[in-house]
Amino acid sequence: MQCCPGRSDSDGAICVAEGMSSVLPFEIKRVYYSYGVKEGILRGFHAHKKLQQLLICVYGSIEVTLDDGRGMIESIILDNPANGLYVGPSTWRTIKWLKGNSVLLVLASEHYDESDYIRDYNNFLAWRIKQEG
Ligand code: T46
Repeated sequence: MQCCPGRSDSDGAICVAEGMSSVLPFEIKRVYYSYGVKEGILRGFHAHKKLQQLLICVYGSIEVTLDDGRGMIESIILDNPANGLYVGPSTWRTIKWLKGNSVLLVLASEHYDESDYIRDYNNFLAWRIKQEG
């Protein structure tokens, strides 16, 4: 979890994520956000071959489960807009809306490219084995 640097005072706070910094090790080519999602909904269920992203829950509470395909699985709760979760390539992700209408902001290293997605879990495991070989 990265803590985005910024400033806060009695009027609120500002968080900053600059490209090619310790918070964000890539230049931002795309920004998108998911909203209007009901509590309990699961999204994701895919990995990326190349894409790097920083995930920030700017409102609400979202659980992100990351699986490296080699036995390491961890779940992280994003519920603080001052924090960002870096997700690199070759990581299977599942995203659960713990609170309805939470907003997930994503800073991405590449433009949208459907061919970068691996949307089948067995294909993901095969991709990981191919990478090791
Ligand atoms: C990720 C998680 C956190 C586009 O046309 N352009 C885009 O930039 C994006 C992100 C999506 N789409 C299309 C592709 C699908 O037809 O929007 C539809 C929904 O995308 P998807 O089912 O991949 O949504 P999520 O929430 O499962 O995943 C998204 C990102 O796709 C993914 O990279 O890491 O958010």
